[in-house]
Amino acid sequence: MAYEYISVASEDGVGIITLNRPKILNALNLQLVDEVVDQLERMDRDPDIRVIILTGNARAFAAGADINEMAEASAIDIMKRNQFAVWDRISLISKPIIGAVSGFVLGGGCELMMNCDIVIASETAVIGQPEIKLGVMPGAGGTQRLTRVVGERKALEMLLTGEPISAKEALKYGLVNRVVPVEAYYQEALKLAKQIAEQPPLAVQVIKKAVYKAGDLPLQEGMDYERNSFYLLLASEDRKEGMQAFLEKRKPHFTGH
Ligand code: CO8
Repeated sequence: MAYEYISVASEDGVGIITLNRPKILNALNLQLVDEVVDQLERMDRDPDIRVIILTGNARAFAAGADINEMAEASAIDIMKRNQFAVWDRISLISKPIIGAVSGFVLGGGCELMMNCDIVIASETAVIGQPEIKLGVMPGAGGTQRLTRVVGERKALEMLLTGEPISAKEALKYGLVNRVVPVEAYYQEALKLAKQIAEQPPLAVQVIKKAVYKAGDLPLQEGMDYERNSFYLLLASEDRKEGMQAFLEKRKPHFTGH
């Protein structure tokens, strides 16, 4: 698939997907979202990639769904497109996705950011769900994921006013992990991605999955899930390598087996 709206690179086990529609602030048309998900899935299958970065540019991560594309579509058109089904595939990606966001992170842009597992934000990021101002509401998780992260009260304030919050406020509510100057946000995300890329890949993926189970399962079922995942990792080659390297006082070399 030749991409029109994203660019792709890789570096030291880190796959980098950059939204590339700068003239209209990386507005998410259907094709752009298809391209992002297609590339996420390719990187998920690629044994040379261990962590994925999803980013935009300093002015905008993404200013939401492409309003031009939505303006003329009828409710039935949009229902038939089933455009949100492709978003559901993002939660099946097993490798960690690090969002590196700056500038406008609005509407579908905020929803895309919330699909990332860890988020590094620039101090200039403004994050929100302005759909109400257009007479609609979020459709790709903006009422569900946002509420799970920031709680009902803050979610209601954001969703009912449509006003964005600053990166600093997003940090206070746990919506982003770190806030750094705009000159540093991408490098900070890359440094973190490389740090995780050095960890045993199987453990990274199993831990990611187990953490999300915590939100879905009752505690005892979650504990059972964790324990079985723990036993699974005990059977890995990387476990032998990790423990052997510790005993031999050397750096481990993890292969993902
Ligand atoms: N869609 C299409 N074009 C956009 C969008 C967008 N979401 N956002 C900005 N643009 C375009 C502008 O029209 C403008 O184009 P042009 O230069 O041709 O006039 C260009 O980007 C630059 O924008 P501005 O001149 O407006 O720049 P400002 O710095 O003055 O303002 C803002 C920046 C505040 C971000 C402003 O552009 C704005 O309010 N944009 C719309 C934000 C918004 O409402 N987003 C929510 C969209 S609805 C949504 O996301 C629903 C989610 C459903 C799920 C996702 C499915 C894909």
